[in-house]
Amino acid sequence: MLSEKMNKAFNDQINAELYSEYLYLSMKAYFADKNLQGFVNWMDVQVQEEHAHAMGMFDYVIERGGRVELAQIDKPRHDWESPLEVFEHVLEHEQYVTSRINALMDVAEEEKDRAALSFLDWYLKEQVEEESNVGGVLATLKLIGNDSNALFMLDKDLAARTFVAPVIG
Ligand code: OFO
Repeated sequence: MLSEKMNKAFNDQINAELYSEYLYLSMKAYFADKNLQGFVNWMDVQVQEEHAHAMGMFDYVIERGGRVELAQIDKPRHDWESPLEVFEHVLEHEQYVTSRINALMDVAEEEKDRAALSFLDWYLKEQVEEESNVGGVLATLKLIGNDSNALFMLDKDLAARTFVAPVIG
């Protein structure tokens, strides 16, 4: 059984994961508007991943005899200066999410909830991977600068990303 404190911390993180899904959906709309279909695809995969992250925690809270309580999802930003600025925002957001997962693990430690700690380990590893993926795209965008041909090449590359449903926990 989850402690009340742990349950609330999980519910807050479910909201944060759903916000991430919403933010990337907003970024997907931005790229659709720019007709950069590879970036649209990249964001679409990201949206599905965030949904899976939220649902992984949703199912876990129930499995542990807790109670999921959903909260309002904040309105995400909807416009950016450039693809580079979008990816700067993504990296900053993922770093923020990493700090949240760390804080959630701190709660699990305080509550002496080893099962939750071991469950959250997956999320921590996922954050390392997410920051690294995003950092890679960001580095390429910095190299590209104002070269629109290179941007189209990157767009082609990003079209190849596919969603693989994660096995969480
Ligand atoms: Fe859920 O990992 Fe991104 O935010």
